[in-house]
Amino acid sequence: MSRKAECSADELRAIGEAFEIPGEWRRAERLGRGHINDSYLAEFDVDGHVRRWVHQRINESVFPDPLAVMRNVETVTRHLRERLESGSAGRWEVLTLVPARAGGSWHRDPQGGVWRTYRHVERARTFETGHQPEIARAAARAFGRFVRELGGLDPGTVIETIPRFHDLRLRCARLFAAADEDRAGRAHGVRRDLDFVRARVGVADRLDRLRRDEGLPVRVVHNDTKVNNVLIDDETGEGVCVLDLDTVMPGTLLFDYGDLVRTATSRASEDAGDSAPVHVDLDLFEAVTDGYLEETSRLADPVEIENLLFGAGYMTLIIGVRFLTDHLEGDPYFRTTRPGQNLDRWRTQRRLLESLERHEEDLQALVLDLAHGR
Ligand code: GN1
Ligand code: MG
Repeated sequence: MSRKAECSADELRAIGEAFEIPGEWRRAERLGRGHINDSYLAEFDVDGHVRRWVHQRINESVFPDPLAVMRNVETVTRHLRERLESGSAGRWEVLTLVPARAGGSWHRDPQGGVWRTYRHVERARTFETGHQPEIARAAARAFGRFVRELGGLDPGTVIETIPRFHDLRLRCARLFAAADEDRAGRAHGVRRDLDFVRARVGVADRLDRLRRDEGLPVRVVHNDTKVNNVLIDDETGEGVCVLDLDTVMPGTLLFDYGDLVRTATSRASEDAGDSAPVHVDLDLFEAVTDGYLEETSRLADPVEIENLLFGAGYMTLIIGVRFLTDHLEGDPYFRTTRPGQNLDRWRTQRRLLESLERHEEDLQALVLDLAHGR
């Protein structure tokens, strides 16, 4: 896999002009910290006012069928917009695709790259960690509301853009294969890390059991509920818009709650590695859990509530395994800005998981308390 080069101003202008954006192109710059797609913020002059749009090039190494991704985004945003029109208190926005001038919702550049454009959501921003309990709670409520509103969407209408995305057994198999192959000559440095994972592959059995024997519901969920995938209103501090809809597909509530806990309950950044204290912060954990339950407790089955915390460990492990695999393969998947970053990302997940395991009893009691209090 190779990453596409940065776009020149001329290329970005051509992208802007390929979409039905009014006014005159001014400039565009790189946006965001996502690990997968390339995003740019473009400014246009519309009747003397600066207006902004977001262009994104879909990473085709990750999403081999970008048009399927676009069909999903269209389906999901249409569904959410219909819900919006039926009434909503407070500010709540749904990503708005801008049509391409040639028709449809995407544009193919001369190199074959597939682009889409969203209206930029103003007066809101993202956070890389939970930061403070109010932010963590706001993000959790937004993802909770998102999944609740998707409740009416038939899972059959959503395409699986990355098959077996959260299949831990598959991810572990890939990790061990990458270690055997040792393409980047890095396996000698991670023997103990591999042992750590090997001791936990049984986690996959528990999810199987929940699905097979305990009726864990399949729902259309977000599947990538990193705290930086939600926009927080600059003034009210409320979550106003859920971003990154490329992996919205069938899954379980455990995945969404789990990835939120992974990213919003630690004060350290995702790639802090060994240099920072990494642990579950109790205030942030309580805020995330209570915020998520506020929106989902009526929808959730007992089997989901009882296993939310399991979801947190599951997601921390599986994302960690993917970081470590990428490190062993020479970093082809997750965008890096420095050597060793994927190893640091893995080590951070490992330490967070150890913290979740250490406090399991207390955290589980807290989840159940908060759920029963609702
Ligand atoms: C990627 O695109 P972004 O940065 O929101 C990844 C997620 C990982 C996350 C780890 C399609 O999400 O699965 O959890 O990085 N998305 C894909 O930070 O692989
Ligand atoms: Mg993202």
